[in-house]
Amino acid sequence: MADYRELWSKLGIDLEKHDKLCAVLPELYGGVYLTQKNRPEGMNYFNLVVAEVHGLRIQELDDYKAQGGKVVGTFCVFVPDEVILAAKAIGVGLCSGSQFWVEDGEKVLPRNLCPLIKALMGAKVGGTCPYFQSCDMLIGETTCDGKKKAWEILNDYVPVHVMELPQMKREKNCKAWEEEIKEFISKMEELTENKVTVESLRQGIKTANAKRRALKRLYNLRKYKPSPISGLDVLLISQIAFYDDPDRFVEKLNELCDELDERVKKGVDEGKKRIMITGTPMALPNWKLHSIIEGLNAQVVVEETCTGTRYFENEVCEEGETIDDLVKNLADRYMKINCACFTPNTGRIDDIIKYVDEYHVDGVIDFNLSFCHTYAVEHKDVEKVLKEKDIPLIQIETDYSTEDSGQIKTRVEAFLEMI
Ligand code: BJ8
Repeated sequence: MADYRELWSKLGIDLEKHDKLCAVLPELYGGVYLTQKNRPEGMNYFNLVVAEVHGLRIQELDDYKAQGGKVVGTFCVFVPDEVILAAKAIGVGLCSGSQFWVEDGEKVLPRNLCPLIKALMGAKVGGTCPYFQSCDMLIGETTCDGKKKAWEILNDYVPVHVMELPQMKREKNCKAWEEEIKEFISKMEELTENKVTVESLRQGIKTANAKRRALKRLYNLRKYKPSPISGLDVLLISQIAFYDDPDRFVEKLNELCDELDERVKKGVDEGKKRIMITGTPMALPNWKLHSIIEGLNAQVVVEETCTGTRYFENEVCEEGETIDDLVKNLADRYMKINCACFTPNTGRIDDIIKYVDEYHVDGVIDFNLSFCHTYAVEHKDVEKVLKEKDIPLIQIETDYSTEDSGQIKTRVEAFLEMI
């Protein structure tokens, strides 16, 4: 890898601490990913993106900023990428999935909080994430209480614009979300000094839809028996989708899917158990559960999570004559995302049932990041409906540490034997 120390130093990175992070990632990646057998050739691009996670992409962001461009960070799939693209800014997903950042996060946040929030906070306050350091503004949202309050602290480090996400889906709530999107457009225009026009917004919608379509194509391929790609590889691709250049990502993902089309024709089913994961998101580099499941010779074939189907299901309608028309289209699509921060959230249960059939799922694992109350409470509904359908289910509640990996492995092993 090229030497990016000068760039990191310019971004205000704590180089000594950052070196420690750079030392653990290749080992973790090598152990989890490069030991997989018979990976598609098309994964080479995604290997490169991970190898250069704090290098090439950061250089691209820096070059863009040098020409006057702006970079904004996001933390939730409700924040419309289309608006960021239309304002000619670059958006990067900043949810953090490493235990490395948790310690610094706990210096400013309570320990009994979701690891995703502690890690994203730690990445910023410890000055060890070049993506955070590249951002001119962060976009928060009022989803769960932990994140909502974390923005107040983050705002001391970098400007944060918070979008008020409704927690119900009545007509008046959808209208309110339209207003939030309009305010977000103004905010982005102010930041970038670029006017969002009907054409630029339509183009943003087309770009985001192309990404959704490519991910959907990948997921559709997993419906075959056997799935032509591991769950681990798909998880990685989904995680990369949040920060890679969207056009390049779509091109590379479609190339990979062309290769997978060929694999499907030659696939021989070995009868591996097919697992759905539902629940909380898995931010990079959280590969813990997938790695345990697939290490036990089962296969993850679908994730009903925000690093899975919730990110790409439903396209935004590209038709419309005015900004208001397009904003309405955006609101319509985004309000179809079924996150547990909504009440009621019956759409998520419908999705789970639908995916069980579509992906020929043998068993479901409800993945709950510790202290994420909304998803933990919703487990009862998931359990009820899967019991009715006679689909085996277990709940795994965990964080980013590896301390409980042995225990989780034992539970997953018993689950796989039972189904
Ligand atoms: S749309 S799931 S990305 S809010 S941070 S809620 S895990 S306690 S991430 Fe999320 Fe948007 Fe919903 Fe998806 Fe729980 Fe942790 Fe909160 Fe979390």
